[in-house]
Amino acid sequence: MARAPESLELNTNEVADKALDRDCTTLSRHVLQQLQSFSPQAQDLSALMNRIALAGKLIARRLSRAGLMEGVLGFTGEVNVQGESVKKMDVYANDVFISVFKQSGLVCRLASEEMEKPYYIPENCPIGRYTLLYDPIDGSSNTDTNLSLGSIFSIRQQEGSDLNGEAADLLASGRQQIAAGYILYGPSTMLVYTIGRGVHSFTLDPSLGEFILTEENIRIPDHGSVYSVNEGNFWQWDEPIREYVRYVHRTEGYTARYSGAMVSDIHRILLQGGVFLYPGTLPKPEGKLRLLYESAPLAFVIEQAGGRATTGHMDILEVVAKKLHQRTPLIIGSPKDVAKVESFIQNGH
Ligand code: FBP
Repeated sequence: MARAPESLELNTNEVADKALDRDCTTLSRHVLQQLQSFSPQAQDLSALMNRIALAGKLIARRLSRAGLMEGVLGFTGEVNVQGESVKKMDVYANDVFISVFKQSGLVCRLASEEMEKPYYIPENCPIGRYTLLYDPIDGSSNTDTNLSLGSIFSIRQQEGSDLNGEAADLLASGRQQIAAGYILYGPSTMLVYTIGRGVHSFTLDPSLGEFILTEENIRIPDHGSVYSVNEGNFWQWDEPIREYVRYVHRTEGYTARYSGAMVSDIHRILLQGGVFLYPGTLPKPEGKLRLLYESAPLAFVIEQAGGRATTGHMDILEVVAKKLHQRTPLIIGSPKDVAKVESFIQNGH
């Protein structure tokens, strides 16, 4: 049998090398590549991201089997610091994030939507200079109906000793974030992150049990046809937001998409463009979404991809938190679409 021409052989080898290299680009390796350093700090951040990936794998496994297991779905009967009824998956996922950081020397403090005060891992303090802020299950209303869900995370450096446990150093702007991202539990499980050097996505390969690089330096389109908002709140909004929604209703080229899980809606918008809104309402002008572990991490990701995130009056990343569970109106997505919403808020059209 005739030998393949050298160039074809070389080409085939190159393709094979590339595929192998891609299959070996795990999250922890990618973080080191991004930092172009093997310093202790770089190793720490790489190890930290790897533990977040482990949390994602554990939660994805639980969700994929939830329908076959007893006592995994449904409510606990408790109400959390947000005044919301707690789902069993919320508690499980919250505990998973704590457990993966035990005996790590990395994260001294964890703050989440499910805990009134930050949780301290004594064996990691004070050596662990990082704080993890997270929403263990985003889209909780979807847990019992097998619809897509997310986890949102943000990493900050601990400033000062925080001896009184009030975590006052966390009440700073979103610009203090060192890294942020989300895990999307959909048909496949994906992890999207930034350390301030672009936005990169990974897909969990169940056969390897590894998050493998899928796309690097993702750029959000300038504009998209999608608008994502819960129109059921229409009469609770102030006039400018109502006017914006009337505008998209009468303007060709817009399509509504709202999954009930912000992470899923934001992921679609990151890839296809558009805008997601959770505005304030007349009864709750600050809206529903939490600043430190929902809006600020997603704002960091979307800004790094060339998009924008605003309260309607200022960039989300400029907002200095006044309390740990502070809420904020959120308008996030493609720059042109966010600017359109802003134009209604700031000058009524
Ligand atoms: P949870 O973190 O408690 O799930 O709240 C956030 C969220 O579920 C978002 O994911 C979603 O976009 C929004 O709230 C849905 O809220 P609503 O049902 O009021 O539209």
